[in-house]
Amino acid sequence: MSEPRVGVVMGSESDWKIMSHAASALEALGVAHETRVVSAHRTPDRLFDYAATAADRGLACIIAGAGGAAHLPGMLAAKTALPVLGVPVPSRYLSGQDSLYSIVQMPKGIPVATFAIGEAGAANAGLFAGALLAGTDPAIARALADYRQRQTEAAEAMRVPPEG
Ligand code: RP5
Repeated sequence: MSEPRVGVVMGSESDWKIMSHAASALEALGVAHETRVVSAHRTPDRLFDYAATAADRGLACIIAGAGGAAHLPGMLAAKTALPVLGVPVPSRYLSGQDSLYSIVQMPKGIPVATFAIGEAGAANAGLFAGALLAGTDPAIARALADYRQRQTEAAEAMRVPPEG
């Protein structure tokens, strides 16, 4: 596969069950990507290195998922000018509302594009990353159009009550 254009990072391997939906969306669009565990509080040096080298390594944006006091997306955004797409991962005790507030409430000046809590947010972050790249990559633009067309056709074929 070609060099990764999107980084998918998360604070723990326990986030993968959610963040895999971002990777699946990127795969559906044919977007080369990489997946890494990068923890803001457990591996801060790795976080700094990842963010500081991301642009030079050819990444166009970073999708970052974390749960709880979810400072990973904001800290990445502090260290790179690349767009950072934040995914709030559902947490054990507050169902991801803590993650959402931690990510969405960035102080003025360092933005993080924040998506919905959980699987839908992760998938949409992947689709959004594809849309960012589609402007300069016709193959990704075609894949995104096809994806949306298939979704439209599936919705048009829906019947209630569901058959069979
Ligand atoms: C955060 O703490 C991670 O993003 C994860 O959502 C949460 C729990 O991590 P583990 O205890 O499962 O490693 O840093």
